Amino acid sequence: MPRVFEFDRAIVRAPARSVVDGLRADASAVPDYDGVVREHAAYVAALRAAGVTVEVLTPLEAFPDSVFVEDPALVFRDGAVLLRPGAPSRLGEREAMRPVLARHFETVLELGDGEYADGGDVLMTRDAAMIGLSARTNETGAEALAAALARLGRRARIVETPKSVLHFKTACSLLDERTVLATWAMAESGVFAGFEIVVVPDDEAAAANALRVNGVVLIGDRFPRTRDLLAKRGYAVVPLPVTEIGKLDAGLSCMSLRWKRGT
Ligand code: CIR
Repeated sequence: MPRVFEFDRAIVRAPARSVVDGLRADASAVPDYDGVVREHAAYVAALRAAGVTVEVLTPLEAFPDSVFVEDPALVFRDGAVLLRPGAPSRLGEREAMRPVLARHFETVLELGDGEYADGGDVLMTRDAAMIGLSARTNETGAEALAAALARLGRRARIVETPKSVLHFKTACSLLDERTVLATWAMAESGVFAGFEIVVVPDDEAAAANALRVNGVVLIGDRFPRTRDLLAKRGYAVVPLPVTEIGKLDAGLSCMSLRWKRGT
């Protein structure tokens, strides 16, 4: 079995011009389209440099947040789950993802009516998928997703997401099979009992949404203290620009669906 952070394939979607109208908590922070495009391109280049073959889907103008492909689906070497994003403006992204999943996976399970879950609320660890309840992921959705994962031979744990954060993974990421990077609130919640926790400095909370891909950890380039913490622990850190996507309450995990093909 590959380790949970080993990937050789990824799907991303190029940002639409409408990305500037994406959902965000701070309406006054308007992202710049060209900036989002540059940040997305740097992200794709970093995935490729880490050994991942990346398929770039065409932009979807009707869905401003469709660049965040992680939310409408979950993918694994042996199957995929078509999710039901919890924000009404994002629901249609699910239908756009359906044929993409069908091209890559023989088994595609899906959540039913009223079963809402965003991929941003799912942290894959070695032993289980942690599903965070949030404003986007309801209990019915989390339970349906846990059942779908069981059909794919995977365990799940349903957990709480700290109230002030959008998605579970806004505030944490996996660094390796034993270690997570997390905000203080997430670390303190006890949800990561049994893991080693690297806590991001309070003034770099957004750094907690990092992405371990094969030998490297992608992190935002606005977080020098987190970068140093990780480098001291021996992680190979790749800083990436995230200023514009940060305005959309997004980070590095959100922009790809990743998996490792079976042999
Ligand atoms: C949203 O609010 O849905 C988007 N503006 C950001 C989604 C970020 N996705 C993620 O963290 N998985």
